[in-house]
Amino acid sequence: MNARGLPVSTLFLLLACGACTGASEEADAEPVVSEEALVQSVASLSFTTSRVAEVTRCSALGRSDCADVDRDGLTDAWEDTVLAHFQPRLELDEQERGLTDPRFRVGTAGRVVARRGDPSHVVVFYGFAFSEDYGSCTFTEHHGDVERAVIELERTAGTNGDVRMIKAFTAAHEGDVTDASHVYEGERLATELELVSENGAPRWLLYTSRNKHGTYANKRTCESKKLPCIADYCASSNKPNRNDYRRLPLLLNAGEPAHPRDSDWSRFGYEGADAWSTKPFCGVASSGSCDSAPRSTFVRDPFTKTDI
Ligand SMILES: [Ca+2]
Ligand SMILES: [Ca+2]
Ligand SMILES: [Ca+2]
Repeated sequence: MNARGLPVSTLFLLLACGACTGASEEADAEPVVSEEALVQSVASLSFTTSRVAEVTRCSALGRSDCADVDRDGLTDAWEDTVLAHFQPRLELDEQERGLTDPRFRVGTAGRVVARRGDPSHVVVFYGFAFSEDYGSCTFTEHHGDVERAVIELERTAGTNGDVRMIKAFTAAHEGDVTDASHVYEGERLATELELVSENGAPRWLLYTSRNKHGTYANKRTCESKKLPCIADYCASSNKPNRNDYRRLPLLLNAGEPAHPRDSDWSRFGYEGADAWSTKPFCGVASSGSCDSAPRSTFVRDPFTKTDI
């Protein structure tokens, strides 16, 4: 655990719905992010919400927030609340090239979907759409760079929408021979993930590696491989104000592949790009070497290794 982070087990406090604002429109609004120790209170990843998860239950209750534009049986209001609550704040490495590139940007796209055949489990995808992968040792760089993290939630029996995080997946070099992706569950979920205090509430802190943006739960894991040109580097822990290196990008719920919601990435500054696109993603560039299509980011379930 990083000295300034806190294990999730100390608390993922959760906040009745006063903090539930739906998919965030407040990109880069600057909340007060504290590195001070959080009060240890709830050894839990539980989230309590007044939103109702299932459309059928929502309608039976006669509520007005039962819209389901992406037709997956989950109310979009509940999806947005959950997506925003668990959205990780990203911490860039202090030598990240994007920090000096005026064209550098990142947006967060999400998908919330119940596991097929088991609606008590919900998979939440976060895709981080960076404008550029700067590569390492002057190779592998490309325009556009979609990286991801995925969590699995378990519905709390007897409630309309409460959940508990039971798994987290961080992806780095996913599918390559240098794959450094990790699945966290059980004790490791509680000890490896880190939290920061944001406006008095805890938020998951996720590290993105220098120039390449693979995601890691903590600096130690990120920097465990020492091979030149393959090693990843994370965090700004030697800087006096780490908040300068942290980002909570605009968050858009992409909906479902067959029934999209906010999947158009022009709001991230990427004209013509879309979460469900099968075309290469080029960030703000129009030609050259580009990243692969974003779609699989939101379809491939890392916990079952099947498409969902
Ligand atoms: Ca829905
Ligand atoms: Ca959905
Ligand atoms: Ca990358």
